[in-house]
Amino acid sequence: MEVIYNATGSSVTGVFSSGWSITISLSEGVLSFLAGAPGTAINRTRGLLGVFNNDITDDFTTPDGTILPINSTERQIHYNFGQLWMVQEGASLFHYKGELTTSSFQEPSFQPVFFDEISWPNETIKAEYYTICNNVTQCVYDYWLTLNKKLAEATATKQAENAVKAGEAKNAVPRIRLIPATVNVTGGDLVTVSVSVTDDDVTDVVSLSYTGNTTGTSFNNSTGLFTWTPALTAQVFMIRFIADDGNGGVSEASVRISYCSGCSSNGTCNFDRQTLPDVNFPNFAVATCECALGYTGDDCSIDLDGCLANPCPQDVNCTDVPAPLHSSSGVAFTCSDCPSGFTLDNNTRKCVDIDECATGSNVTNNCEQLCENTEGSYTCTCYDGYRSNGSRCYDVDECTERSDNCDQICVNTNGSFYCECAAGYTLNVTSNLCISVQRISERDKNSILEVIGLCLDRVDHSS
Ligand SMILES: [Ca+2]
Ligand SMILES: [Ca+2]
Ligand SMILES: [Ca+2]
Ligand SMILES: [Ca+2]
Repeated sequence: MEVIYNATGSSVTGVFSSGWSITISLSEGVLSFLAGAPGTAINRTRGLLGVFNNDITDDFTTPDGTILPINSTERQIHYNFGQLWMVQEGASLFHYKGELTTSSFQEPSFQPVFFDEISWPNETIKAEYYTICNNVTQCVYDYWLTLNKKLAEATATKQAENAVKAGEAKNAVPRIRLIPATVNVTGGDLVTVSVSVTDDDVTDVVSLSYTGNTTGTSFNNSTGLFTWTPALTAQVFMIRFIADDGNGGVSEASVRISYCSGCSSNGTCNFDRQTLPDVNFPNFAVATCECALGYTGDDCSIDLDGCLANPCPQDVNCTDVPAPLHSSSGVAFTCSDCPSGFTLDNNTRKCVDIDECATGSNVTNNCEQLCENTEGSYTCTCYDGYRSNGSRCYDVDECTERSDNCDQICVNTNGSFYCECAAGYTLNVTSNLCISVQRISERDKNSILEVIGLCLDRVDHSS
């Protein structure tokens, strides 16, 4: 429910979403009550406020359906109509605190003063009352009853206000018709809307005016033709028409706009998918752009960065492909080659080391003898006895470098060396020492002599 306080705070109106409204106002100590019913309530009301059907003759309908004549006396209306609608215990919509009930607020024995039963002292006094009250019966009644002139005048004022409101309620509101009522528009395109207005009150002269964006618009209010060429740049557009019948009947209608900037000519407008309208501009929505390959952004004006998702292998540079080329080729990015010594594995999309030493592959190395693979490269090595110089292997001259362990003579060979001994010496291959042949003879001779000695001993024993 929407609650509206009037400017001076003397009245409050509650408007329900169904269209019903209740206004309570306070003036000079008297509460006034005004009910407003929506068109949907026609023929659907009963009770003290009567039947809402623009027919006053059945307003005094009792709960059992009996209709009191409209010229009934106030006494008849009070007892035979009003009292019958008194809220029964248990039927009230209100909640009561503590011991209070519906009947706590009722006094069935109360008997009002009936206006048509007042006995005036004389016609002169009666006329004075009517003059003071400007012939407003309710004012005369209140004045006679309370002798409070201010209160009576307030009653007259309220009565006049209510009469105006009742008149407004009877006035049909003009209806605006827009063809089309919804437009899908692309920046730069011409939009044409036909605007017409009708009012059920045949004597009302309705004025129709346009309010909204002025740039690129024109409205002829005699033909009802509205034209508009929206700008290419997105902004909030509003096309609103107001009809005023001069009798308080004012209505407005807005063209529902679904706007598309044109997607910078790099995409297409999708009017089926729109952004949610701003609450302040409920009739304006922006259609989404479906960008062509290579473009992004709300209006497809941004060159899509093909490298954004890091599509290239680690350690490899990614280069974005400009949108026009991306659009025509379908290629969003390019990756630089893997670093030297690495190659791209198409399965894992990683740069992997090239095994330059592998045999049977088309990968080659320039090693003369041995190859040793390393991450990102390789090194050449040589057999024992050779020394590496880059990719080449050179024989180590062990004799010159004196790294040999020969006793006398060193002979260098390709990849190795061997030892020799001078004349008169022989080489012990285990120790590489040269042993004098003379020393061998002496020893051998002693051994022979020892053998001979043994033999002689045996001869001696046998002789
Ligand atoms: Ca009207
Ligand atoms: Ca790009
Ligand atoms: Ca390698
Ligand atoms: Ca050598």
